[in-house]
Amino acid sequence: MTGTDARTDWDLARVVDELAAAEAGRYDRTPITEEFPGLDLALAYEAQDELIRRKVAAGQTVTGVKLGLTSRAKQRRMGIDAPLTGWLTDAMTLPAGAPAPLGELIHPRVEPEIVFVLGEDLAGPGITAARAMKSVATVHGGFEIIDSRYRDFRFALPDVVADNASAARWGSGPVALSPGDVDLSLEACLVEVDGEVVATATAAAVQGHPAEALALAANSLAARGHRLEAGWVVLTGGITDAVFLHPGTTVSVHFSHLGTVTVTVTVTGA
Ligand code: 0L1
Ligand code: MG
Repeated sequence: MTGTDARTDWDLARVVDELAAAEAGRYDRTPITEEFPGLDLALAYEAQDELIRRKVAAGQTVTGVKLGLTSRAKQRRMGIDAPLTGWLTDAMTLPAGAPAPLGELIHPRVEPEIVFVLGEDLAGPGITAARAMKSVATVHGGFEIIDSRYRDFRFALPDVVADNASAARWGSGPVALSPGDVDLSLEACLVEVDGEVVATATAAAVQGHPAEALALAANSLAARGHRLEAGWVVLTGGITDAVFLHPGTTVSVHFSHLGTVTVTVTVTGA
């Protein structure tokens, strides 16, 4: 299915209109860059910011930031070798134990993530991984449900940036550790789909250490006039490739020190 917008001219407002319509209407579309080569990275981030301004105007609250394509596994799968950032709002939080709302999504996939909760503001430029970790209050094992508004998750970098980095839902497990209490580069995770192990990795897959991803977020947001705020959540990017969520699927992510977090999809939710 495609959008119903009959406009032939492309601009920032149309990019946002079409992506917002696809998300609300639960349909996927072709990459916008195929019709609008003028969608470059700078314009794509403007579109992403405008998409979130509209969500905030509609009553949502910004709760943090996500990074995407921070691991080689994800970059290889998507054919894009550059990390990106997106925004998280309160409407994207999946409470512990809640089933994934398949009926609200297009073609969701789930991936394991190291999640940071910030105890203080963090503003680039010039943030190093060591400096970034000083701003972290707690570390969690979690997951992200991504749901590209593009058909078959096929897009160029500006497309996925404008689409808020495929953000859809996220959740975290019951364990909260202080940053000094866990060696994140050695933190292992094992992904099980319906009891079968489908992927394993350590969090070093994320830029060598998830703190590098946090620093990257602070520095790239600074270039656009934004800072990370105390109390915000930062998803540092999928550690392994993402797995599709179908009706009845149960995905469990087991971390070596950060506990287990499970995502289920009820058959009736489809
Ligand atoms: O896989 C994708 O849709 C690319 C953007 C998000 C990736 C991620 O969250 O790691
Ligand atoms: Mg992710």
